[in-house]
Amino acid sequence: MSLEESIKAEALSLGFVLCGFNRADTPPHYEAYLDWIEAGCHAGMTYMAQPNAIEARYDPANLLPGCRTVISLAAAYPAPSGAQKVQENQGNIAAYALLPDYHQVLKVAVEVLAQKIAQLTDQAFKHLVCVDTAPILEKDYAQHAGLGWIARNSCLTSPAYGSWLFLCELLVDLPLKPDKPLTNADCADCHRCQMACPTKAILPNRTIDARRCLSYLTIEHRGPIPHAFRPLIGQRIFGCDTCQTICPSNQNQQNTSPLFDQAQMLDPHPDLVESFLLTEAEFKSRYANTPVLRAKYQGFRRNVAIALGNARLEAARSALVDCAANEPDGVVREAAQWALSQY
Ligand code: B12
Ligand code: SF4
Ligand code: SF4
Repeated sequence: MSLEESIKAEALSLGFVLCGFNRADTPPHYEAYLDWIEAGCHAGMTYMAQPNAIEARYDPANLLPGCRTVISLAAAYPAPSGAQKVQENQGNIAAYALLPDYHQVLKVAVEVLAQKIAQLTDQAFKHLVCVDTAPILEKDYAQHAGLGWIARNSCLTSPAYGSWLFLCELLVDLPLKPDKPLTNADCADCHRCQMACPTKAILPNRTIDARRCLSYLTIEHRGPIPHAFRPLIGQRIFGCDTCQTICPSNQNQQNTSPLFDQAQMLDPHPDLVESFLLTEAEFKSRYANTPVLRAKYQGFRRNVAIALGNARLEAARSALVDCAANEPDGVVREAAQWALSQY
């Protein structure tokens, strides 16, 4: 077995489902990222446009001096269960957020992979683990290393696993033989995701206008959500999976990485009224170590209030009236007032 094959075998045995190698060059679609920033598609995610982040994405050596190889890795998470329809009294949480926080789970596994590589090579080498938050174009490297293709919905999609994947990277100063991008994998004439996207956030060049994306608005956006998007949020209270659930490449994909075998999963459809009435301590405890905390208590209750307005639940009216009159948090109070105006 070559060193590259041995590393891939170790990655799979650690619970990753895909692994591939890139030379540590500028990612092939770096210009698309610059255009995206220039057009303001990053919305309020100012960290995406910081000069040092723009520089870091240009060259992985800005993250790890001497970097020679970007090892791209993917772990699979369970697709949303089609069997469980959202009832009118329930909210919807995106599938990726139902598991323990992947940043932590994947980081530990990639660190172990680095140790295994040290054993395999029997030499000291520098490395850096990146899981989501580092300034690196994860999808671009993953597609270049042959893990899948960038689908029209902007997600890295694997012929074997669909797009229900988490991506991460191990940067190393070792020269490893690069893999090749896949050929014959693409969306062909399909445009289902673009048609299904409630806010038309998918741009023709396979990037997303975050200003319109319900995932951005319910997770990353702070403050009031623009009125035009509120009815389109439906009962989503954290994230959006619409452009993935509609995708033919995602049908019958139920693979889960062994990394999540023992994981306890959140209820994907929590009761809306109960969610609205959670205290901050209850919110933090229920969603401890899960991605849902990213919305923060304010954002979560804002989202639930909007979902209640869309569901027009009679059972929620008194809680909304009370919130609209007495809630000290202005963002949540305004969302409750909007919700009542929908009844
Ligand atoms: C910012 C961000 C968001 C933003 C913006 C989304 C976006 N697509 O840019 C928001 C908050 C909206 C978001 C939403 C989601 N996100 Co997000 N997000 C990120 C983050 C941190 C950066 C993405 C980025 O750099 N965007 C800027 C644009 C310009 O870059 P890009 O989208 O990577 O696009 C590149 C390629 O598509 C390529 N390209 C452009 N045109 C073309 C054409 C062809 C032919 C090719 C080959 C390539 C190509 O050029 C671009 C630059 O290289 C990444 C983690 C990371 N560090 O990369 C996670 C990441 C993309 N998110 C992820 C997930 C899971 C989600 C959600 C599914 C969560 C949810 N259920 O709500 C949604 C999916 C929405 C969607 N359809 O993309 C996963 C995606 C895994 C996958 N299978 O692709 C990532 C990789 C996190 C991770 N580590 O697993 N996200
Ligand atoms: S995540 Fe939802 S809102 Fe965002 S692009 Fe996909 S379907 Fe559209
Ligand atoms: S729904 Fe169709 S166009 Fe959209 S990502 Fe899937 S295959 Fe591509």
